[in-house]
Amino acid sequence: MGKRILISETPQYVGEVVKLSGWVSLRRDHGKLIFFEFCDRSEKVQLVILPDKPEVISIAKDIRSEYVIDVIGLVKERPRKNESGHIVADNLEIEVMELSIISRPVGELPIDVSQSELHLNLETLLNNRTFVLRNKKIRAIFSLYSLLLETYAKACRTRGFLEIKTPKILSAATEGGANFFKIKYFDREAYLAQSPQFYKQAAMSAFERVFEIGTVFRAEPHFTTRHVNEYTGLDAEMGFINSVDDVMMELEGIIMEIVREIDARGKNELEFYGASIPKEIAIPKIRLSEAVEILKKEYNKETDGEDIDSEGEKMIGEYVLKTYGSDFVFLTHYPAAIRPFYSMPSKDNPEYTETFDLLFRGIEIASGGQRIHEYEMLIDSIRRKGLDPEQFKDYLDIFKYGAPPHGGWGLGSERIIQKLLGLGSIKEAVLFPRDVKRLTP
Ligand code: AMO
Repeated sequence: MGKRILISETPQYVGEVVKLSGWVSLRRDHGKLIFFEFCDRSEKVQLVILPDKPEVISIAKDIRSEYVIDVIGLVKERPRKNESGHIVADNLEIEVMELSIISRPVGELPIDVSQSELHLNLETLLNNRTFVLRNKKIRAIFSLYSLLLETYAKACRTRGFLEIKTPKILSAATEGGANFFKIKYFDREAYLAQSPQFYKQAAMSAFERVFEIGTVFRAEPHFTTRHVNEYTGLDAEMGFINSVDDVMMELEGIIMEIVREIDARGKNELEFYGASIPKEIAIPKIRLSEAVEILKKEYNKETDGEDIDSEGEKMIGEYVLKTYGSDFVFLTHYPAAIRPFYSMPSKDNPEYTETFDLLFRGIEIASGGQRIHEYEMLIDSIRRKGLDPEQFKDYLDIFKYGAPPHGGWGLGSERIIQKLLGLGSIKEAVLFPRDVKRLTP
């Protein structure tokens, strides 16, 4: 028998004999008939084994859920059609002519993954990740995730960004703070990259526009619904900007392109979660100091005056939705005290910076801003943070030898999917998540 086809292709083969490969998700015996619900990466379809095929029956009688099998069979329209009269694989069945077992499970699945809703708590879901991923609703998360990565890369490329990969084993921590992992590197200490920040800026000074889809490590010691210790960052850096507005405009364009693509190609996946696509309207920009005022006035929420916490972000998310109808908002002009040393201070008030956070449905999905590109100013800024410029020699070389005004962003890929589908935890949007307690599977 010839080439394997996918179940989704069977409607083109009604009345013909085809070869399929996949998993049995359910077995049903009806008198002398045996039915299998059968699926591959594309779809599911019903297999029927008729009593006049004793050699097929003798193989089929052993088969249970999750057996991997090859099937040669006749594609037939099922007696019942749906109202539209439209032929889809769901309306077809495969009358089995030959059957072979490719892989025989040694035990029964502890969780029936063929159900449409699994109702598992997060721990059980993640402990059994290796096979729970076979569930169709869970697979939908990662189909959308793949579409997100594809569209981000495509949108960056069409805007003239070059794709780069930067090292993840570093001699020093890039983002400061305490949330870095120290590792043993031969006879020295090294750090796992908290971001590609310095390297994307170096690459920018040669290529003007670069982007990276890369692993980011953060030693966050907390259990929250929006942090993991290893995530995938969608970073970018762009040269020759007039101001931070250019950076926000480019990021907004890319975000909207992702939204459109998911709307066009991800409807089935969204449907599993009853999720709606964000409206495509201009993203409002609010100064952080204004956001602090809004929280006080509208929500009676006090902040420390400098930054807003996750509850505040949620409230601002609600506020922009009701005021502007937007699922997104840029918060701008963060105080220099809470931004990294590389942030460009505002001209009118150097206590503030030309930086932003992008919130989506009340959670931060990106941080970015204009960077300091002047050598002396950068040395000054490093010193003001109590750091030693000597430690940043390689980084400073970028600016010693001439770098244009530039800026960029770091966008958290998993948080986008989490908020898009309304998942309770970011961990559901990570294939094999890592948190304080979890290193397996
Ligand atoms: P920042 O530290 O804000 O900025 O990170 C950028 C974005 O990454 C995501 N993120 C996380 N996602 C999951 N788990 C975590 N522990 C986690 N930490 C951060 C968020 C966040 O908005 N170098 C700057 C970016 C830049 O200015 O270009 C940076 O790393 O979505």
